Amino acid sequence: MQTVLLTGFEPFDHDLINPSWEAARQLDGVQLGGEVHIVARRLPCAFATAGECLAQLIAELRPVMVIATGLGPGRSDISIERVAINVNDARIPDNLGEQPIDTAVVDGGPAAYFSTLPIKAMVKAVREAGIAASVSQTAGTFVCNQVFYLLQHALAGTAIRSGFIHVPLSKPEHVATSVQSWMAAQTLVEGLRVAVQAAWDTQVDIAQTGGQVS
Ligand code: PCA
Repeated sequence: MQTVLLTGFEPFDHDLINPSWEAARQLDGVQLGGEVHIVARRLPCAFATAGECLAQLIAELRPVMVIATGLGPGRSDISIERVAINVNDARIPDNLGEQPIDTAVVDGGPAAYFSTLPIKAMVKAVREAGIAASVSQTAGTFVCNQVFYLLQHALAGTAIRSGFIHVPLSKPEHVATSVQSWMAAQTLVEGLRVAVQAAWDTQVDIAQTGGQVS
């Protein structure tokens, strides 16, 4: 059996849940084809430990594809990330109290890495399932971007494709907060499942507009 590693993050910024992990954990064990299944794992939301945790999971599980996910509190759809940048600039402290400002993710590393997932095909598949999705041109400058950058850095030049998806806040979990943008928890699970399936099924990405005028 081959493994597609799907990660979600632990809660951060005083939140009680993180919908990225709540969704990813429900996809643990899901089959993507005869000999391929999803293995879901949770990452800590800390600059010092998240990348190391992910590296250990890759060494242990030897996945054929890696998709990391995280919560983007301002997002309103399933956001398929295009690019990770070599910058940490934390607006809030992480779960270990660390708040790097304008540091490199990898000293001397390239300015950015692109996702090696078929991001346009993933957006199309999720939309065809009736769920809102788009290409995102920035994964931010917090722990998600750091993990995305470290993931692409570690797998650059290998045949293992990898990338990142941000998800919105979810209801009912965040129903008590004054949330502007959210997605129903089960819709989020289904959107993520369809995105992962499309990533696995698509070898060559489609040409479909996903850009934006600033
Ligand atoms: N979202 C944060 C870090 C963990 C998470 O789920 C981010 O977007 O950087």
